[in-house]
Amino acid sequence: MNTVIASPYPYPLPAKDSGSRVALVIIDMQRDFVEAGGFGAALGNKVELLQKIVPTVATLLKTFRELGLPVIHTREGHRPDLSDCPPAKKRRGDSTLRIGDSGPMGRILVLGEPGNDIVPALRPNAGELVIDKPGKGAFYATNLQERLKELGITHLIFTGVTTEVCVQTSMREANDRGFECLLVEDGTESYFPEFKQATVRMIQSQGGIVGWVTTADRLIASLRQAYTGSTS
Ligand code: C5J
Repeated sequence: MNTVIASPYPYPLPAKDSGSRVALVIIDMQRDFVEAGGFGAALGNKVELLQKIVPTVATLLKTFRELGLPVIHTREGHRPDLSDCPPAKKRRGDSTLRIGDSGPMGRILVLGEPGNDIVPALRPNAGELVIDKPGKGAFYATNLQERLKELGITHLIFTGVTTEVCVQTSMREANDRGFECLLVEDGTESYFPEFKQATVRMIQSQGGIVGWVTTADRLIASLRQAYTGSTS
């Protein structure tokens, strides 16, 4: 069996042609969180912290594409009439720019606005699954579970932002639904380094209560070994 060096113990990869597949999940790498003028910045966060993972996630994306493995992108956003945004979510925080308000990248956290676009370096290819989600978790009010089942996907590799909010929530949702979940530590980031650290620790605690944690280099080497027989 092919495995990825991971914590708390090696992560098993599905065998080629086993009918079980591994997919890369890139959570919310959208301009609203990563660039100035979006939702993240409106909440007073330093968005530059998140920008440093873009090259790592781009390398993972390239690897999955080269190996013909599926990729899922998510975007957090709401319908223009905000009918899918609970009033409690809209009210939350003391920002002058709230969900639905007009900002430098269009309406904050609204589908179809420039701020809702995924950053150019990670733009989805035609045919890749893009899940628009109104919540923090990728399974809440979306058809993600059904789509994964249709595609035979059983193993999910998590990257994106922010580690302790949408990434962790989605990973927990996936874990409860029976997916084998692996977090790429250097492919995820938070506005709060201490929250990222705590999330990475709690996911792998108690024998991997939510899943496994690895690094991009380790994952890429194992994927190449498992799906091409080569490590280069
Ligand atoms: C947040 C997210 N932090 N994508 N969303 O509100 O983590």
